[in-house]
Amino acid sequence: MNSTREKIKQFFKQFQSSAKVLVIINADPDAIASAMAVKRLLWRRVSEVSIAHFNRISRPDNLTLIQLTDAGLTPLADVDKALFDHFVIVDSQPEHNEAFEGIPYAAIIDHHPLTNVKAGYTDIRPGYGTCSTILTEYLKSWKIRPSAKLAAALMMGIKTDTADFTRQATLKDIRAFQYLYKFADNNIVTKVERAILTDEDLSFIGNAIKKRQKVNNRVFYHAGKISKPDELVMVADFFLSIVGVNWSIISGVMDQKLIVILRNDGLRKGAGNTAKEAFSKCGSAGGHKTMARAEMPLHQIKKETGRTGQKFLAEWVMTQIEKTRAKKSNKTDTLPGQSPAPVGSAVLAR
Ligand SMILES: [Mn+2]
Repeated sequence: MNSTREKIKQFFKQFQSSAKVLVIINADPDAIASAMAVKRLLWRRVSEVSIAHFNRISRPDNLTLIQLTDAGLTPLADVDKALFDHFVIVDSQPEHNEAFEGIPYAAIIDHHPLTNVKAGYTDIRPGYGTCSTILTEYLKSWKIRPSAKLAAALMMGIKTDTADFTRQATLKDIRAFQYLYKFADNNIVTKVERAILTDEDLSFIGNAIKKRQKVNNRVFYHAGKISKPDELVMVADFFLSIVGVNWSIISGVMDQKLIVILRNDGLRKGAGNTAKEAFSKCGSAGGHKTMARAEMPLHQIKKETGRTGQKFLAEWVMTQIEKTRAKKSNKTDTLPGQSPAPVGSAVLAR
């Protein structure tokens, strides 16, 4: 009897055969697949298992995954918790989100760093790259052959959380992936990975391509009023694939706020610091070396500049960035023989 089988026995002990089980997740591929695996493990052992998510799912690849694997998710807001007597969390811990709070948990299975967890059964393994890996080990150890759909979902969970094995992947994650491969419908995996763009996204990108402006190896696009900040991120990432572009700065207005997404190639100064210097006067701004974001209430920008028209905002984002970068160039960025970009060059270059 190996230790995983002992653990699974303990897990099963939490549920009588009459149990009505609700698995609550913050839905991403790893959480969705892990919840499906829990449902499979408890199949014919309890009276009912449902999966509920509290986050809004809008990414087309995640929607495709849910559709093609028959994951069967319900928004938590639509679920009457009184109809359930056992609650389970996978791929998260109660402290991660207030939606998890105030519920007694029968089981928590996760791979994030351990927080303050209380449940009848806990299996937290921070050494694992994904929660899908833990549940694949459960299935394997209990000799449950995953269906083609479940195996495909678990593969997507592993691929997503490890960024195709380039981030925090362990040998265990690789082994689990290899194990699932023989059961999975790989067409599902391919189809999910292809599902990146909606028609609206494509139109949005089309406009961005037409109206982009390049200043000193930086590409800018101001989208005006937007309904999905995700599209700004998509364009910002996409524009980094233009040869000779080191930065992309994409902006738009939603809910009376100017949102600016910054990306750079990582070879230069930090995006987070640039965002702070350029925009923190008017709102929140920050991020990492290669990725950053600023969100500024329009009334704050008005206070600072006196204006908030779309044309003005487009210009202002450029000027703020070019000022910051020009300062940086003077200090650190300048290569021999290269003169620093003049302040206000955004305007001059147009
Ligand atoms: Mn995960």
